[in-house]
Amino acid sequence: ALSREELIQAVSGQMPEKRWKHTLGVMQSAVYLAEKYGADPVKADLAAVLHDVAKYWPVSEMEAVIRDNGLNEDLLQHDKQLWHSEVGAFVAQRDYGIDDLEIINAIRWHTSGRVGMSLLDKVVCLADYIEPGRDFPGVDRIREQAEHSLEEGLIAGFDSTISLLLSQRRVIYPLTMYARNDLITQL
Ligand code: DGI
Ligand code: FE
Ligand code: FE
Ligand code: FE
Repeated sequence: ALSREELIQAVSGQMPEKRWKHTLGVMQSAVYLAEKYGADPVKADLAAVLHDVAKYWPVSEMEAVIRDNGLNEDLLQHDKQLWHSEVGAFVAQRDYGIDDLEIINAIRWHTSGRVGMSLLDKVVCLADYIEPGRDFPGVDRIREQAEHSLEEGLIAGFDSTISLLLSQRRVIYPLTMYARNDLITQL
Protein backbone atom coordinates (compact mmCIF):
# COMPACT_ATOMS: atom_id res chain seq x y z
CA ALA A 1 0.00 0.00 0.00
CA LEU A 2 1.04 3.59 -0.56
CA SER A 3 2.24 5.63 2.40
CA ARG A 4 0.26 8.73 3.32
CA GLU A 5 2.98 10.89 1.74
CA GLU A 6 2.90 8.87 -1.50
CA LEU A 7 -0.88 9.14 -1.57
CA ILE A 8 -0.69 12.90 -1.15
CA GLN A 9 1.87 13.12 -3.98
CA ALA A 10 -0.29 11.05 -6.30
CA VAL A 11 -3.57 12.80 -5.52
CA SER A 12 -2.24 16.38 -5.58
CA GLY A 13 -0.80 15.68 -9.04
CA GLN A 14 -4.30 14.83 -10.32
CA MET A 15 -5.82 18.26 -9.75
CA PRO A 16 -5.26 22.00 -10.16
CA GLU A 17 -3.62 23.82 -7.27
CA LYS A 18 -6.93 25.38 -6.21
CA ARG A 19 -8.59 22.00 -5.74
CA TRP A 20 -5.57 20.69 -3.85
CA LYS A 21 -5.83 23.69 -1.48
CA HIS A 22 -9.49 22.78 -0.96
CA THR A 23 -8.43 19.21 -0.21
CA LEU A 24 -5.90 20.40 2.38
CA GLY A 25 -8.71 22.41 3.98
CA VAL A 26 -11.00 19.37 4.03
CA MET A 27 -8.20 17.33 5.66
CA GLN A 28 -7.88 19.96 8.38
CA SER A 29 -11.62 20.26 9.00
CA ALA A 30 -12.18 16.49 8.84
CA VAL A 31 -9.55 15.83 11.51
CA TYR A 32 -11.00 18.63 13.63
CA LEU A 33 -14.55 17.24 13.37
CA ALA A 34 -13.36 13.65 13.91
CA GLU A 35 -11.63 14.62 17.14
CA LYS A 36 -14.57 16.72 18.25
CA TYR A 37 -17.22 14.09 17.56
CA GLY A 38 -15.34 10.85 18.21
CA ALA A 39 -14.60 9.54 14.72
CA ASP A 40 -11.21 8.09 13.73
CA PRO A 41 -9.03 11.09 12.73
CA VAL A 42 -6.61 8.92 10.73
CA LYS A 43 -9.46 7.58 8.59
CA ALA A 44 -10.97 11.06 8.31
CA ASP A 45 -7.66 12.40 7.05
CA LEU A 46 -7.25 9.66 4.43
CA ALA A 47 -10.83 9.97 3.22
CA ALA A 48 -10.32 13.74 2.92
CA VAL A 49 -7.09 13.30 0.91
CA LEU A 50 -8.94 11.15 -1.62
CA HIS A 51 -12.47 12.57 -1.56
CA ASP A 52 -12.15 14.66 -4.77
CA VAL A 53 -9.56 12.47 -6.54
CA ALA A 54 -11.86 12.02 -9.55
CA LYS A 55 -13.18 15.61 -9.63
CA TYR A 56 -11.27 16.51 -12.81
CA TRP A 57 -11.73 13.30 -14.70
CA PRO A 58 -13.30 13.79 -18.13
CA VAL A 59 -17.04 13.07 -18.00
CA SER A 60 -16.69 10.28 -20.58
CA GLU A 61 -14.13 8.46 -18.42
CA MET A 62 -16.30 8.76 -15.32
CA GLU A 63 -19.23 7.39 -17.28
CA ALA A 64 -17.15 4.47 -18.56
CA VAL A 65 -15.91 3.57 -15.07
CA ILE A 66 -19.47 3.65 -13.74
CA ARG A 67 -20.81 1.45 -16.56
CA ASP A 68 -17.89 -0.97 -16.78
CA ASN A 69 -17.68 -1.72 -13.08
CA GLY A 70 -21.31 -2.10 -12.11
CA LEU A 71 -21.36 1.13 -10.12
CA ASN A 72 -24.53 3.15 -9.53
CA GLU A 73 -25.77 3.88 -13.07
CA ASP A 74 -28.71 5.83 -11.69
CA LEU A 75 -26.21 8.66 -11.21
CA LEU A 76 -25.88 8.98 -14.98
CA GLN A 77 -29.44 10.35 -15.05
CA HIS A 78 -28.44 13.09 -12.60
CA ASP A 79 -26.04 16.03 -12.36
CA LYS A 80 -22.51 15.16 -13.49
CA GLN A 81 -21.24 16.87 -10.33
CA LEU A 82 -22.49 13.81 -8.46
CA TRP A 83 -20.36 11.31 -10.37
CA HIS A 84 -16.91 12.08 -8.96
CA SER A 85 -17.68 10.73 -5.50
CA GLU A 86 -18.81 7.33 -6.84
CA VAL A 87 -15.84 7.16 -9.22
CA GLY A 88 -13.48 8.44 -6.51
CA ALA A 89 -14.51 5.69 -4.10
CA PHE A 90 -13.91 3.09 -6.80
CA VAL A 91 -10.48 4.35 -7.82
CA ALA A 92 -9.41 4.85 -4.20
CA GLN A 93 -9.88 1.10 -3.88
CA ARG A 94 -8.60 -0.02 -7.27
CA ASP A 95 -5.75 2.42 -7.91
CA TYR A 96 -4.75 3.65 -4.47
CA GLY A 97 -5.08 0.44 -2.47
CA ILE A 98 -7.54 1.74 0.11
CA ASP A 99 -9.25 -1.34 1.50
CA ASP A 100 -11.00 0.18 4.50
CA LEU A 101 -14.73 0.18 3.73
CA GLU A 102 -15.43 3.05 6.14
CA ILE A 103 -13.02 5.27 4.21
CA ILE A 104 -14.38 4.11 0.84
CA ASN A 105 -17.94 4.82 1.97
CA ALA A 106 -17.05 8.28 3.25
CA ILE A 107 -15.65 9.09 -0.20
CA ARG A 108 -18.61 7.51 -2.00
CA TRP A 109 -21.26 9.46 -0.04
CA HIS A 110 -19.44 12.78 0.44
CA THR A 111 -21.52 14.67 -2.13
CA SER A 112 -25.05 13.28 -1.89
CA GLY A 113 -25.02 11.90 1.63
CA ARG A 114 -27.15 8.79 2.20
CA VAL A 115 -29.74 7.41 4.58
CA GLY A 116 -27.96 6.04 7.65
CA MET A 117 -24.75 8.01 7.24
CA SER A 118 -21.89 6.65 9.36
CA LEU A 119 -19.99 8.91 11.73
CA LEU A 120 -17.12 9.06 9.23
CA ASP A 121 -19.50 9.82 6.33
CA LYS A 122 -20.88 12.76 8.32
CA VAL A 123 -17.44 14.08 9.26
CA VAL A 124 -16.12 14.07 5.69
CA CYS A 125 -19.31 15.43 4.12
CA LEU A 126 -19.52 18.28 6.64
CA ALA A 127 -15.78 19.03 6.40
CA ASP A 128 -16.27 19.44 2.65
CA TYR A 129 -18.83 22.19 3.35
CA ILE A 130 -16.95 24.08 6.07
CA GLU A 131 -13.24 23.81 5.19
CA PRO A 132 -11.49 27.16 5.76
CA GLY A 133 -11.25 28.00 2.05
CA ARG A 134 -15.00 27.75 1.44
CA ASP A 135 -16.72 31.04 0.88
CA PHE A 136 -20.32 30.75 -0.28
CA PRO A 137 -23.47 32.44 1.00
CA GLY A 138 -24.54 30.67 4.18
CA VAL A 139 -21.25 28.95 4.97
CA ASP A 140 -20.95 30.80 8.29
CA ARG A 141 -24.26 29.40 9.46
CA ILE A 142 -23.13 25.89 8.59
CA ARG A 143 -19.84 26.45 10.47
CA GLU A 144 -21.77 27.67 13.49
CA GLN A 145 -24.09 24.66 13.47
CA ALA A 146 -21.09 22.36 13.02
CA GLU A 147 -19.69 23.64 16.32
CA HIS A 148 -22.51 22.16 18.33
CA SER A 149 -23.85 19.26 16.29
CA LEU A 150 -22.57 17.16 13.43
CA GLU A 151 -26.15 16.48 12.34
CA GLU A 152 -27.28 20.13 12.58
CA GLY A 153 -24.22 21.15 10.58
CA LEU A 154 -25.00 18.63 7.86
CA ILE A 155 -28.68 19.56 7.72
CA ALA A 156 -27.64 23.18 7.21
CA GLY A 157 -25.21 22.04 4.51
CA PHE A 158 -27.78 19.98 2.61
CA ASP A 159 -30.33 22.79 3.00
CA SER A 160 -27.91 25.21 1.35
CA THR A 161 -27.26 22.80 -1.54
CA ILE A 162 -30.96 22.07 -2.03
CA SER A 163 -31.77 25.81 -1.93
CA LEU A 164 -29.08 26.51 -4.49
CA LEU A 165 -30.38 23.79 -6.80
CA LEU A 166 -33.95 25.08 -6.42
CA SER A 167 -32.91 28.66 -7.17
CA GLN A 168 -31.13 27.48 -10.33
CA ARG A 169 -34.04 25.25 -11.39
CA ARG A 170 -31.74 22.22 -11.35
CA VAL A 171 -32.68 18.58 -10.73
CA ILE A 172 -32.27 17.46 -7.12
CA TYR A 173 -30.82 14.00 -6.57
CA PRO A 174 -33.46 12.34 -4.37
CA LEU A 175 -30.88 10.74 -2.08
CA THR A 176 -29.77 14.18 -0.87
CA MET A 177 -33.32 14.88 0.32
CA TYR A 178 -33.59 11.44 1.90
CA ALA A 179 -30.25 12.00 3.64
CA ARG A 180 -31.45 15.36 4.97
CA ASN A 181 -34.78 13.94 6.13
CA ASP A 182 -33.01 11.03 7.81
CA LEU A 183 -30.75 13.39 9.78
CA ILE A 184 -33.75 15.40 10.95
CA THR A 185 -35.59 12.24 11.96
CA GLN A 186 -32.53 11.05 13.89
CA LEU A 187 -32.41 14.21 16.02
O1 DGI B 1 -16.57 18.35 -4.93
P1 DGI B 1 -16.84 19.59 -4.14
O2 DGI B 1 -17.05 20.80 -5.00
O3 DGI B 1 -15.81 19.84 -3.08
O4 DGI B 1 -18.23 19.38 -3.35
P2 DGI B 1 -19.30 18.22 -3.53
O5 DGI B 1 -18.65 16.92 -3.74
O6 DGI B 1 -20.20 18.33 -2.34
O7 DGI B 1 -20.09 18.59 -4.85
C1 DGI B 1 -21.04 19.60 -4.76
C2 DGI B 1 -21.61 19.89 -6.10
O8 DGI B 1 -22.59 18.92 -6.49
C3 DGI B 1 -22.34 21.23 -5.99
O9 DGI B 1 -21.93 22.02 -7.11
C4 DGI B 1 -23.76 20.87 -6.09
C5 DGI B 1 -23.71 19.64 -6.97
N1 DGI B 1 -24.95 18.88 -6.94
C6 DGI B 1 -25.76 18.74 -8.00
N2 DGI B 1 -26.86 18.07 -7.69
C7 DGI B 1 -26.75 17.76 -6.40
C8 DGI B 1 -25.53 18.25 -5.91
N3 DGI B 1 -25.14 18.07 -4.64
C9 DGI B 1 -25.99 17.37 -3.84
N4 DGI B 1 -25.63 17.14 -2.55
N5 DGI B 1 -27.20 16.90 -4.25
C10 DGI B 1 -27.63 17.07 -5.52
O10 DGI B 1 -28.74 16.67 -5.89
FE1 FE C 1 -16.53 16.45 -3.99
FE1 FE D 1 -14.54 18.56 -1.93
FE1 FE E 1 -25.92 27.53 17.55
